[in-house]
Amino acid sequence: MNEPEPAEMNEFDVHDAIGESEHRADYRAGFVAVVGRPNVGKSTLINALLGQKISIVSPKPQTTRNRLLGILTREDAQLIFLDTPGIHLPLHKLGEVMVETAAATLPDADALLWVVDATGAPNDEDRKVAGIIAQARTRPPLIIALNKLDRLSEGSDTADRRRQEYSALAPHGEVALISAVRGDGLPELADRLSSLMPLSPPLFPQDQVTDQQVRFMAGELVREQVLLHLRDEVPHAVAVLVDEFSERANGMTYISAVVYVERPTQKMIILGKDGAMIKKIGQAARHQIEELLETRVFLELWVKVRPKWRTDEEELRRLGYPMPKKKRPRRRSTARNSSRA
Ligand SMILES: Nc1nc2c(ncn2[C@@H]2O[C@H](COP(=O)(O)OP(=O)(O)OP(=O)(O)O)[C@@H](O)[C@H]2O)c(=O)[nH]1
Ligand SMILES: [Mg+2]
Repeated sequence: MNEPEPAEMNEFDVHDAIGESEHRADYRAGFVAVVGRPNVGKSTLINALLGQKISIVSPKPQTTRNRLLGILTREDAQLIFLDTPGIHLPLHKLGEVMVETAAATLPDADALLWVVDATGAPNDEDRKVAGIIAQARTRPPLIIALNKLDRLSEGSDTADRRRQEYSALAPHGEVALISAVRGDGLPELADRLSSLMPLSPPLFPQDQVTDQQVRFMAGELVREQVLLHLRDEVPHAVAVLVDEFSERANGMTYISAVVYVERPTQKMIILGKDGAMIKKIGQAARHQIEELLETRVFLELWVKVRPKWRTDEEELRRLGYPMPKKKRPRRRSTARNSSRA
């Protein structure tokens, strides 16, 4: 996992830092934007393909809020997955930022992976995704991944029907049948995606799995436990900001994080009776963070009210949800161009 770095992620400037390392002449590398409506399994799929958890997952829609990179380095190819927030019909500024963040990944993609939930027919949000794909300036190859096939009964014709319904929304897409949870179809999917990448040396160091800083991931693991422990609107009103992350001499990592909510009533729910709920959330998150960091962790959580942070652009920026910058023309590193025959 990466060491924490203070700098803001510079789009893909990291390319330039990687020289012409040893690689096969037919090596392929590129970006796969993983898009779809909320809760279809985009993050689950990326974690499964990487064999490592880089993105939090929950049964609640709108779990992922930022664009995250998951990097799969194989012998023949490097696939750089862009996990994205679910595309939905936004109700507030945070939702708008999330949808914009997802849409903004499309011009960077060498292939699009549109994940859909095979247990249901397309809805308005799926149609919105199809619309964004259709309107994109670039038209990279598209794979429509029919996910959650483990939930369809054996031998039913539902998969065929879904294939037709979703294909009709994006006829240029090819269909992959998968179950992210069970692993079905994933090796074939990774092979197919690899074959769609352009010839290029690896774009990231071979042992790098994500672009995220551990500090951010620790905050996400806290937010994941909030999503798993609380119901209704409360989890959606929560943002987590890590304000201290330091390694202590005794080999322990000290982390202090603030859990922001919008209203005093939400604060009471998160604290729980005599602080029982925040304690449960903290314990579960600490276990997860310890697994990630492979050190013992001391986690301190504070709950603060920040009224209407989801509708305030300044607050959103402060809490790590900035509106994506307007796209500049696609740029490739010198190393990459030189290997493109
Ligand atoms: N049965 C089944 N459940 C799945 C599968 N893939 C994902 N899920 C479940 O679907 C829920 C949503 O998964 P996520 O990976 O968080 O979905 P997402 O598309 O990233 O959602 P957002 O981040 O909200 O856009 C979780 O409860 C997953 O366990 C699958 O193949 N089969
Ligand atoms: Mg997600």
